[in-house]
Amino acid sequence: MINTPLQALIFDVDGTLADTELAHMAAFNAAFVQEGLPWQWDEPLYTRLLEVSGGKERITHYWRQVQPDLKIIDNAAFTDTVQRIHDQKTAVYERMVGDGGVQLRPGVLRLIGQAHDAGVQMAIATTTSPVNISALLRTAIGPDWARFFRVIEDASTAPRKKPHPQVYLQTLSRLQLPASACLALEDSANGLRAAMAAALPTVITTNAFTAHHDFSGALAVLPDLSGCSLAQLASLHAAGPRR
Ligand code: XBP
Ligand code: MG
Repeated sequence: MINTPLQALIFDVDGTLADTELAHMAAFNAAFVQEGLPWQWDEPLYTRLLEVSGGKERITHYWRQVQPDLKIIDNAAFTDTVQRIHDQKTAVYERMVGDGGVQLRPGVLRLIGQAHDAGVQMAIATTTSPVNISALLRTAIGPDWARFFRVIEDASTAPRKKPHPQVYLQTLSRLQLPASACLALEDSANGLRAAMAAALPTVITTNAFTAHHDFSGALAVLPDLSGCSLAQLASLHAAGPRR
């Protein structure tokens, strides 16, 4: 039982606000071609690679996998190469999403509207970059999308990626609210672990890339938000963790 009324929703982006990972995967593959790298990620491989949060971290992890004897003589040069590949990927992703290539998941826009009308604050806590958030939301919500979110924490402000709780702890501190007054919305085990490490009650909406993840400790695990109103989320929040 949580006695604190619900005062804020904290949204993850990738896989929660929108099913973006197919677009991310395609952008990675386009960047590898641009870089002349013989890598192409398919869905089964990308599903496994998503266990590593963060695009640069994912590239580095994969590089070490495909080249286990990789000797990094010059760390700075290696980091610069990964950064360059990731910058190319982000440019491709921004174009794809900016052209309306990805819509919000079912029920998300309605929930944002209900929370706005009810005076429930909203925030974003994501692993991805500001340019990716903006590309997605300016197309899906409109040029004034940012007015709906009191706090936005992302890769540029929280370099320690999920499951580390940094992005959620910083969001709570800027909201100036206790975790008990908030509800996190996530799609992955890394996201759930990060939110729970920040003591946040969390609702999961699964997707094709994360349906097999372990969601122990979540308040609820839903296929999406199409059947879930703000009032229902508030009841889940009030009921607290399932015993
Ligand atoms: C999920 C991630 C991100 C994206 C790719 O983010 O792990 O890394 O897969 O985006 P979220 P970048 O926390 O929103 O679920 O390449 O920009 O990292
Ligand atoms: Mg996610």
